[in-house]
Amino acid sequence: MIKPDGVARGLAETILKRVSGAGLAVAEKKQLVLTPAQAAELYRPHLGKKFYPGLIKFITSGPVVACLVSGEGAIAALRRLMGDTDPLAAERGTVRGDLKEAAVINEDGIIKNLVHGSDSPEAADRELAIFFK
Ligand code: DAT
Ligand code: MG
Repeated sequence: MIKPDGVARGLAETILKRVSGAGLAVAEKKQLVLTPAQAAELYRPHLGKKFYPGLIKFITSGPVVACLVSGEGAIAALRRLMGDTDPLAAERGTVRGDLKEAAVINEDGIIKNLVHGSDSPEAADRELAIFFK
């Protein structure tokens, strides 16, 4: 998923080109603004953490582009392509490393890192159901 910072900066197509360039297929694609309920489901594993309220606020702050990405080892390949959660620690050649803004933390202390990617097949099933029913 391209997060609101990525969409607002016009980076969705640039990022998706990297995804297909890595040999992965973007099978479905949908731009939408997440409802609070959709955001809560996406970030359910982070419920109770200190940054959770800010994270929900950020992820609902503007349009995102949700994608169904498929391919051999797609989850690991996509996570590699995304780079470290902290853009300042993300390697060159990764989306988060190459496309980060000067200020990577927003006014609520949330890390702006352009993209979200499911971290397991179970998470992918749960998250894809939010967008593509
Ligand atoms: P990832 O998006 O790399 O899977 P995550 O699932 O641990 O990372 O966290 C979800 C998002 O929350 C992350 O992309 C940015 C934000 N975030 C994570 N840890 C944070 C922290 N300690 N402070 C502020 N924002 C954080
Ligand atoms: Mg995560």
